[in-house]
Amino acid sequence: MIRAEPGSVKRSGDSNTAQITGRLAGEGPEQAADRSPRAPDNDRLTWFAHRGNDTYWDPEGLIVLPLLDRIDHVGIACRDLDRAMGLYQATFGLEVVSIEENQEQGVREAMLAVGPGPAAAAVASGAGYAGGYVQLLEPLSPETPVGKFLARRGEGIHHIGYGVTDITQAMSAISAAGIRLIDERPRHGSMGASIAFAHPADLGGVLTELVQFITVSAPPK
Ligand code: KFV
Ligand code: CO
Repeated sequence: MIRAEPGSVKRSGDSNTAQITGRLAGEGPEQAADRSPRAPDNDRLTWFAHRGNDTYWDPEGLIVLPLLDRIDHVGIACRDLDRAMGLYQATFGLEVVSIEENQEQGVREAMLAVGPGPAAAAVASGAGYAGGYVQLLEPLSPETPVGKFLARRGEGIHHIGYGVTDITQAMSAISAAGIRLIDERPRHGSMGASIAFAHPADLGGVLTELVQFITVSAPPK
């Protein structure tokens, strides 16, 4: 959740802003939209789908957030996950934070941290990791999205994953902007995240993923 003191951040002057306002939605059946506790005075948010990335308080006191708040990961299709991990570790020294099989998405995938380490420790502590990831994706079969992609285009960049604060609201905002969503509800993604895909045909040929990371509060002392 982004918080700022009134006046401490600047106002966006973007006249092409599309504003979507609403209360936070509840959990979808496939995946919890947000498991983090939310303060009772913190449930009115306004999203601005705009070109800038400013965060500010509007005159009514709503908290205004950028729709996309970070690049979470770059998804890369590969034929052999272990080989690809070895390549990225040997070449860039990246830390492998997780390796998972996701049956629903038809992949075995690894998240490798890009940014200041140690990333796995930050994730395990519940504090979250501020950097981004390379996500290496090996298909579970040729009929899966990544399997079909490999057959059609070969190895390479498969999708971009953007971080969002509230995936259900972000999906509504994108849909209202006329972009087709592949997923009607958030799905299970890497490391407990909620994810949803938007169609590449509506986004200049780029398969685009929304990622809401699960944040874990530290236990009370
Ligand atoms: N990027 C751009 N274009 C793509 C694409 C991609 N990754 N995959 C397919 N296309 C294009 C393809 O080139 C073709 O265009 C059209 O989509 C149909 O291709 O102009 P063209 O030649 O007609 P098909 O028939 O091969 O694919 P289709 O069955 O239509 O499915 C495409 C799509 C995007 C709907 C499908 O790949 C999909 O549902 N993707 C979302 C799920 C996914 O990709 N999961 C794997 C990643 S899991 C993940 O990232 C996780 C778990 N995580 O946490 O981050
Ligand atoms: Co992904």
